[in-house]
Amino acid sequence: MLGSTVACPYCYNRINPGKLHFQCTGRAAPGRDRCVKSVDQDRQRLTGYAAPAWPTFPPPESRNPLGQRVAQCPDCGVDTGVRACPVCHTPLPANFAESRSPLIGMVGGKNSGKTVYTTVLVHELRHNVRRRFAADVSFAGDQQGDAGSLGNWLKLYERSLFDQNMLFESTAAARDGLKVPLVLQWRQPKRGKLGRTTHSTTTLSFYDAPGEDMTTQEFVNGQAYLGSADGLIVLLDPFELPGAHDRIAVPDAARRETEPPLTVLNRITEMLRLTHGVKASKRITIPIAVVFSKIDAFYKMLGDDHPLLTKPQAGAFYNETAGQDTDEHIRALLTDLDADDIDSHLRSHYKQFRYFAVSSLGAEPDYRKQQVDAGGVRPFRVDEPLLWLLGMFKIIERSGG
Ligand SMILES: Nc1nc2c(ncn2[C@@H]2O[C@H](COP(=O)(O)OP(=O)(O)OP(=O)(O)O)[C@@H](O)[C@H]2O)c(=O)[nH]1
Ligand SMILES: [Mg+2]
Ligand SMILES: [Zn+2]
Ligand SMILES: [Zn+2]
Repeated sequence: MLGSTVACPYCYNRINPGKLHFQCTGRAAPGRDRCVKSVDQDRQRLTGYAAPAWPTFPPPESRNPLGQRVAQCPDCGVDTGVRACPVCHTPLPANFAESRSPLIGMVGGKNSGKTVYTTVLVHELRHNVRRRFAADVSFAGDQQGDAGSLGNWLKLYERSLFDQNMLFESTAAARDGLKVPLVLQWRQPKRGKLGRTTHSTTTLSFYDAPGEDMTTQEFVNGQAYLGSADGLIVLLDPFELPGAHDRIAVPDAARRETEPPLTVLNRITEMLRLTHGVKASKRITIPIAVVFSKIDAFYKMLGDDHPLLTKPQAGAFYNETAGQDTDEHIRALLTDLDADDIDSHLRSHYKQFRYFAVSSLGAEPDYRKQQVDAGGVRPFRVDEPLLWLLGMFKIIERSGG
């Protein structure tokens, strides 16, 4: 988090919270004509949002470093308190200006399970995890009643996975253009001094871009996204680890175009060095959660009693002891699978990283029929990477360790 700027969770540019734009509410002052919605070219170019939206305008001059909370629309005269990003003009969560919130992002290789993981993680957050932490987890879009910003894709994927037991086709960049990032806010109550409760807010911005896009130079937002991230979840496909094929049976249908995890990591590292301006002699400081997805495929190989298959004790905290344990076991597994070069890479380039093994589905799907196991979606340890990061940012507590 750099000085007085925060990252816009939609376009990832660093913006000054005191200089946020306002967005018209579309209601119009008495006796005046209403504003009209139109497609905002900047917003479309920078975030992929192509639907018409109410106009935005810069804040009036103010001495207050946070600026004023309400301003009058220059076109229709209505008072509005809706704030928007000065660069991409996307309306921001209500308390965005005051919350110096870290931005957590997710990236991964092609076919690594990003879309399934995002859908399942968000589902878990909104149901179980929220309750467990007594946190308020909301879509930034909910607050503005701006259904378009949430994008229909999540609902679509959620229905597909949880109601119809079906997977979906590869996320195609060209199919519907850039998709709008999925922005969630995690508001966590904290017991402060004198027993007073305060809240800290974290913005989670998930950009479910196709794997190859996210980490290539051509992808306009890829650089900004990685450059603005205060913490990163990196999803890797364990089927592509060198020794995996000798140890587990992975049908060809499970391996559409893929890439070795080390190649993916190399690209991400390069981009992070570039965007965060990290000298070759120094290591990258932002915490990286290195997540192996689809771990269900290794259940048999590991055996029922394997520590990786035990869910850590849950409470309103990140279980640090279990986390360290898991990290060690995955390191050993990597050696086992002839992939310890991944560990060498991470050690030499990152100050803070930790391994995670998750299964979004909880059981192997029928890869050919694209069908989820008959038992339905049973997420396994999907929340831990995020909880670790929230613990690193001191937003939630850590136990043990
Ligand atoms: N065994 C197992 N397979 C999974 C799991 N999650 C995803 N997969 C498999 O991985 C495939 C790809 O998952 P997606 O979420 O579409 O992967 P992606 O990273 O979004 O892929 P692209 O959008 O093409 O980059 C799925 O079709 C499944 O076959 C899981 O939890 N367990
Ligand atoms: Mg996808
Ligand atoms: Zn107006
Ligand atoms: Zn923006």
